[in-house]
Amino acid sequence: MSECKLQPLNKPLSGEILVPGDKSISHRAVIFGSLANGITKITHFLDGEDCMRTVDAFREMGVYIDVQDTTLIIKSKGITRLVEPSQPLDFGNSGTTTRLMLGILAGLPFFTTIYGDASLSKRPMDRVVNPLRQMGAIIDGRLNGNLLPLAIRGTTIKGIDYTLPVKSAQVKSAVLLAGLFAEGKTKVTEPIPTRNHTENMLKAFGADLTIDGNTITVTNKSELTGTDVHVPGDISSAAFFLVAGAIVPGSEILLKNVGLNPSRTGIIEVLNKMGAKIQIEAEHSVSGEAFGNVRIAHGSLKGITIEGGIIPRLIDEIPVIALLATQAEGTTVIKNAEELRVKETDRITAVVDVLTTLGADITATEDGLIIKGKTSLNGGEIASYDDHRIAMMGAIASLITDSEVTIDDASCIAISYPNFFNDLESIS
Ligand code: SPQ
Repeated sequence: MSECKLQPLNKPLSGEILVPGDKSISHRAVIFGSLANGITKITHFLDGEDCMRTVDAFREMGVYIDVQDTTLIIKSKGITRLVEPSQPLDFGNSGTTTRLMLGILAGLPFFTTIYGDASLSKRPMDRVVNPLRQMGAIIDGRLNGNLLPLAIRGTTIKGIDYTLPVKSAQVKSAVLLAGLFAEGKTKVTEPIPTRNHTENMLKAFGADLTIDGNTITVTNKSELTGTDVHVPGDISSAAFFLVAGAIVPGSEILLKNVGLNPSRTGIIEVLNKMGAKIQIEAEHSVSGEAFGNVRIAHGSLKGITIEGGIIPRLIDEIPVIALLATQAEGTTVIKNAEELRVKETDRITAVVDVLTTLGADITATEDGLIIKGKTSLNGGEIASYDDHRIAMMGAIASLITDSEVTIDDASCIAISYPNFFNDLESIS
């Protein structure tokens, strides 16, 4: 437990932050570098706890991975040379590691057991296990394979034509990764697009991939080739400081090196629609991933409705968007975000609890939130729910409260943003 006491700021934020590497892309860079033949160099890697779970999993399977700060060198002889782990793999808190690795382990010729922490052990895995079983995978676990720990008996699998029943990049990625090991073609159709980093990386590592509208097809090709990956800054981490800049009076912050892949930029659109002072500078692109600097300044905000196709493009930012909405005039309504209920915690319940404690006018709905603003916030004792995004939202809220905020345990922030408090201090 690391209790954290935060005092109100009472002055503007100003300065620059180099945003840490994107968590989704860091996981995938390790996965593809380990499956590929040859050397992969990853720069600006996120060395948070979740991504290190993915690194450790491949080390257990015999891949050489050297981590020096945020630079990784992976030396692998490819898929066919991975070896059976001698002990169960601990995926900690990481949903991405678990679901993507399931896709890989299903088609490898050995036996693996996987487990995680209390939060991960409650998250649904049947969304991945079901399509993998359709491909022929042999997976067992609690609740007929819905909950960790899971045991995977790798076997011969075959391609399927699968339409995603949930808006989930993890499910899409698990099926596409299994497709690398499967006989024939594997097709995934997503009715609503989700983040496309897996597709970008499949291309970069030389997989046989086609994209036709919302349908992605991958063909079994065991020879992926190692390549260099430069990871953009994580827009989901930048989001905390974008909101801080927008709500702390007098602030102006420059966030450098932010990933601006359109499948992730819903937060920028929301800030624009709410009337925030936000500008994008120095945009460029590397291996299909867009980067840029984002400048944000304090200004007046208005409530809006957030629903439909934008939801997967900002799903992880919703806790901090709820905080933003408490400082906007009028009502903000968030709909179609039922996926929040199965994240590290039920994020709808957690956000309502934390922001209500701090004096906000916020109500939960089945699939979202209704926030009435503008309200001034008070101090208080809040729970992080062991969820990094809830803890960081609470820390940003404390910048504008009238008295101290105590977070019961902020250690979970190391999952995705180990340097969060140093970065916050640098602009305070
Ligand atoms: O890895 P994990 O724990 O699932 O991480 C979260 C997060 O807030 O960091 C969700 F709790 O991000 C997911 C995201 O919500 C990361 C992700 C990915 O890298 O593919 C996709 C999203 O999840 P999903 O279930 O919508 O596919």
